[in-house]
Amino acid sequence: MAKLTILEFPDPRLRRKAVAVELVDDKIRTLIDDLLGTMYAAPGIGLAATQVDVHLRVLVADISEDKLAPLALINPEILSRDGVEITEEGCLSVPGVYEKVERAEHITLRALDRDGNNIEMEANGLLAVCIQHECDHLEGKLFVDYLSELKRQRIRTRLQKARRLDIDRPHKAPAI
Ligand code: GNR
Ligand code: NI
Repeated sequence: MAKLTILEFPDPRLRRKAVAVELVDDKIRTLIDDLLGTMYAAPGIGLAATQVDVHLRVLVADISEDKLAPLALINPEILSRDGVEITEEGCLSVPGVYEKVERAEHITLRALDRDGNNIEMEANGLLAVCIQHECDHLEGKLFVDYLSELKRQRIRTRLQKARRLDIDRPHKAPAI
């Protein structure tokens, strides 16, 4: 299982709109396994293909405690959204930043599973939040887009500075 590199804000590649998967084949299943491996290693509770510079509509998630409940969704479509939930969100593409975001608390969705079968499911709470966050990635949208321009600009500056120091002095701890 390959560990893939995760793009970081404000990388313009995170703004690309992912295209639908036409055929669920072994290449897609390998992508799913690599996404899961990368997500578990990070560690995170979700990962969209966009974040590893693959612009296909594929996402993975696992909100379980023991990390033994991988979920992979291909061409996900949110069919309904209900209720409001405010969660402190983080993103592997925006490291070290945690901010409150408003999402639907209950969603229903349609997708393909790793065998190419149609599935319909519902999600609540953290899983619903995570799936909405990942579906946003597939549209080129990040959770920082829900924050004020000022906050987003500060985050951009902070991450660029941290990364510059990282590249200049690779053996030093990141200065955040
Ligand atoms: O690991 C993650 N945690 C998280 C917490 C609250 C809301 C959303 C998330 S998703 C994030 C991993 C990630 O960046 N997925 O795109
Ligand atoms: Ni994210």
